[in-house]
Amino acid sequence: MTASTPLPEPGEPIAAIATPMGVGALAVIRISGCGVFAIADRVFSKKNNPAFRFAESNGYTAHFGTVHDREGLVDEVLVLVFRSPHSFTMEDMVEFTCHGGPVVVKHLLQVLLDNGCRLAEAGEFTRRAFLNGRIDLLQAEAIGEMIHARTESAFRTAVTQMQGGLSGRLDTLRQQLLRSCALLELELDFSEEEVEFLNREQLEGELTLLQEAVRPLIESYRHGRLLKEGVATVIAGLPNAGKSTLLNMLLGEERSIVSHMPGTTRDYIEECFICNKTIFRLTDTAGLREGAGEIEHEGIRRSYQKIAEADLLLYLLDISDENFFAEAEVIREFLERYSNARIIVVANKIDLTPESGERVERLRATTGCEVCAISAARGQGIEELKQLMGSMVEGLDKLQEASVLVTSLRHYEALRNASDALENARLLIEQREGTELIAFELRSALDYVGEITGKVVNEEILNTIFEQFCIGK
Ligand SMILES: Nc1nc2c(ncn2[C@@H]2O[C@H](COP(=O)(O)OP(=O)(O)OP(=O)(O)O)[C@@H](O)[C@H]2O)c(=O)[nH]1
Ligand SMILES: [Mg+2]
Repeated sequence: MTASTPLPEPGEPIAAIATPMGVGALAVIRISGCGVFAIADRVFSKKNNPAFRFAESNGYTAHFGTVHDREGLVDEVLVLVFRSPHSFTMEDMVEFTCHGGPVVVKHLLQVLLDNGCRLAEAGEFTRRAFLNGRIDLLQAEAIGEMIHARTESAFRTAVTQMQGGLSGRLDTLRQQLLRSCALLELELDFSEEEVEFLNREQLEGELTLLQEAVRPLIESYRHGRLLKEGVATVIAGLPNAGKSTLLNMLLGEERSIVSHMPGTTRDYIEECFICNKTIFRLTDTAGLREGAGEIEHEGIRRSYQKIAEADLLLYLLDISDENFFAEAEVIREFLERYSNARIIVVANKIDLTPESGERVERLRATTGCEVCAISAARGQGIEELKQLMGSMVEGLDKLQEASVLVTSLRHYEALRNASDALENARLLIEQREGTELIAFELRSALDYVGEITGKVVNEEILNTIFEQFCIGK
């Protein structure tokens, strides 16, 4: 199945509420598919024009009137008409704008269901737009990401993707690959004559160029992922260091329980906070110590699990404690063990000791880490800490619309696979292997790239993508 075939038969008529449930001035219900004009005609009467029929009206027109059910008036509505193929799904579509009360909206939806529509599944409108060739898979996913974007930069990246930024790059890649593939496959057809349509040195050069085009896209995922999902930031340290106090201070609310008893936080607590246009997914964890009871022990196991998944670690310690220096050893161990994460050492409770300045310097010199001095309880040093956190993900807020970014794990993995296949092909050429093997690798690189935009359609991938949408999108 390919997505670029001419318009297929329209699907069965589907209906969904396109706006969020709740009270609002207006709400939109849309219907799409075979026979939607006839359905709309059954339920709608146009003001001052009883003879009006949607089937005979032009696309991109608006009509004011009423919707009735068997018992009488349901609501006054404004109706927009979209004629195939000039609609989001490329099918005939009708949009009803009604008053935005939840009861009205549900009632109107029910009238449409009673008159021949089926309730749409999550993402079904967008799925049809994709299957009918209106958008490619990347653009469909970008619509989902745009709706869910929580920061301006995540939103901008999604817009670029929706407008086809990444699709364009991948299409160029595909065209180049297709050409090489076609020539190699032609050689296979003439295999008995041992002709070479594609000079091997030239092919090797082309493959290197393709790899160079894929590499920056793969690398962009490091930033793209953080931009979309946020920076996984874990606050870790000994019990009573003030981790929960810091979480609350950063969030500006009393989210986590604070007490002077060590071992207060058992299960981890996660909250998002946005700073300098970047999302940080903050996790407060159970204090790390030996010999805790059963429940706390489980909490500590979870702490380590979160620490291992972190992009950024805030290692918090009580700088007023006489034994503060013993933690330098733990910090060094962390640096070694969690080398994938950036680490900031946070020296807390500076309000309790006049020696914090010297102590911080000692820690900085021994560990080589960034050390930030704060009082989580009093809010001292918090702005500096936020700035330091921001600088750890430097550049994230500046990426914005200028660059094409890979933000999805699915795209990233497909690109990695494509790149591996290109590398295999290149090695095969070096080893002077037969055309068949090289063609196989190029073909699979082509398939991996095609999977991203949906040129090669995999039903399972489609289901996972569209299930994440809301109903009505
Ligand atoms: N003086 C002072 N006290 C603080 C500061 N930060 C936290 N505390 C106090 O230290 C105690 C422990 O704070 P928590 O935030 O519960 O510590 P925690 O690291 O979450 O502890 P666990 O959940 O047990 O691991 C509380 O009594 C806080 O009020 C600070 O900057 N200065
Ligand atoms: Mg705590």
